[in-house]
Amino acid sequence: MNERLTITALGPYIGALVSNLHLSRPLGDGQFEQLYHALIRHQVLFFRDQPLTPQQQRALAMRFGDLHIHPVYPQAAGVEEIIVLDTHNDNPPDNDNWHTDVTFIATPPAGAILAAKQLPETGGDTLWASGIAAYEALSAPLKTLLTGLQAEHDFTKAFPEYKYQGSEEEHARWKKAVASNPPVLHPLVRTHPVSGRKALFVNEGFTTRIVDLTRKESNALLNFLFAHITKPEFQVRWRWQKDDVAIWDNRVTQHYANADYLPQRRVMHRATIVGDKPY
Ligand SMILES: O=C(O)CCC(=O)C(=O)O
Ligand SMILES: [Fe+2]
Repeated sequence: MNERLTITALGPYIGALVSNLHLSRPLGDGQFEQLYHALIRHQVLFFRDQPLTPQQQRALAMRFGDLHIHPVYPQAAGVEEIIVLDTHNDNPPDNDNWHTDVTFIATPPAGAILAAKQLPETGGDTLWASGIAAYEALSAPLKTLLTGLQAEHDFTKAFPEYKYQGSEEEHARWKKAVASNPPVLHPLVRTHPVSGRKALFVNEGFTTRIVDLTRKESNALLNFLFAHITKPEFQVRWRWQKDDVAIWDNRVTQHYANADYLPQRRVMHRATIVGDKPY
């Protein structure tokens, strides 16, 4: 009854292509278990030819947990759990930086599901990097130094005020988001709650400083770690086709969306799965 999924690794550390599955239909328990296991192991999964309505994407994401509603990103009509990333000349892309989604809250998302709706002819690739591979590649003394340290993550680093002044309404929404999202602390090295594997957990998008270090020490160490995570060995790069879907484990990865396609338009839909407190 429960057909086996076909899972093809795209590299030794991160990424796998999954076929033999229709994501628009409710998944059986056996299928979901295989999918979840593959996600933990490969950290980001890719699927071709999966047209999903916002409702179907929401239903799929809800198999993984409760969904997060983003404080500032626009939503699909009637489905507030689906973020619409519609980028073009008048709304240029701004995810061309290495980041883990929504680490500015105490319980950052466990995962996310991204669906390609409209694509440029070429360009607009997305890259993911494994925080597990990045952590494991560090020397033993540096691992020891990082373990036990905490870093601050700040909403306003990736969502600065000047970008949200287009209208009174937009500015008011931003101010409300800032007021309800004060900076939070997370461990620099987190343990995956399911696999027990350790991962580097700082990202250039939101991480502002390492607690207990001097400003200069913090900047130097963060700059090293932000550069370290960008080693191609830790990454997988996806060249999207329309109706591709990616599901990633946001607890142990970061990603970067190439902004190389203007003046063409690119439209993506994202569902974000609530996570727990990193430790
Ligand atoms: O548009 C993309 O490829 C990814 C954008 C992004 O950072 C996200 O959906 O979290
Ligand atoms: Fe993102």
